[in-house]
Amino acid sequence: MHKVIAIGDQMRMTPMLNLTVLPGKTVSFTTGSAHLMLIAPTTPLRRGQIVELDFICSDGDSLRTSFDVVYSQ
Ligand SMILES: [Cu+2]
Repeated sequence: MHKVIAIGDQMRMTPMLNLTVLPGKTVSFTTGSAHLMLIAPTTPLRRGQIVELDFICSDGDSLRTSFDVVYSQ
């Protein structure tokens, strides 16, 4: 997970080490803001594809979430 921060007049990505989602709330990942970057995926991804990922929560639970691929190389 990355977030985009302004440093002077430049925008830079910085790692997000954790993410807190309060009960009943949602968090959006969008290009140019908080986003999920898959580095070296095991299978090629293409824009428009939907990818399911499992998040492991700090309490040990897991959460499966779907994401739209918005950028691929
Ligand atoms: Cu990034």
